[in-house]
Amino acid sequence: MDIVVATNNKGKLSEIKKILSSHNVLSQSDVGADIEVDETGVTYEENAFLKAEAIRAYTDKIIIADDSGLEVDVLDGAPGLYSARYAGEGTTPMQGIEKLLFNLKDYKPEEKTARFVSCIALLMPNGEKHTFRGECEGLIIDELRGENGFGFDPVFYVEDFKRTFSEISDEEKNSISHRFKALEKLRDFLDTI
Ligand code: ITT
Repeated sequence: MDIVVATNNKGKLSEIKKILSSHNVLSQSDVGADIEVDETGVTYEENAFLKAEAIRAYTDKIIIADDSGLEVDVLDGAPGLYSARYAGEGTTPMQGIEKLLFNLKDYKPEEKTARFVSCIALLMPNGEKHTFRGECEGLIIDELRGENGFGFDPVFYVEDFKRTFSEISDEEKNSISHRFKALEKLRDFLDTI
């Protein structure tokens, strides 16, 4: 099936293409949608649909969007929905990591439990809508380790691999990540139609 992904995040797009490799995954710019959507929702689901629906004007194919975030327990779930702009509008992922490490500097390693959450919105050509959610548990460490991935990956340590998301390969991340778990459910759903 042709699936258009509503995202401007190249790291996400590359993961989605690998995980949905049995489908023909197109980017929003492939359908001429060079737009940035204001994420004004108060849930991952709402934001994911805002992104997906904005692409409907450009294509009548299946559209998906991912809204995701990092939830740190001792920060009451922050940065959560605001992960992409944690250090402010227009800041870099590195500035977000610096702010996160500063806010966590007084906590013990084992206290810094966290999870990545991904919500995938699916918009069918007939207007039908579905969402699929995935989560991945980990710990925030106090130094950056590894080069792979994007966003908070260098400080997100996973027990399964005893390494950060930036130290493991794409294939390893795509076997346990929040995005993989959500997209696996999407894949199963698409297989039924
Ligand atoms: P689009 O909205 O264009 O898809 P975005 O980066 O703005 O791109 P979100 O609003 O969903 O996407 O924000 C998700 C943020 O959460 C992302 O920018 C990272 O900071 C963080 N994040 C989500 N998944 C991640 C992952 O797999 N690895 C590292 N950081 C991740």
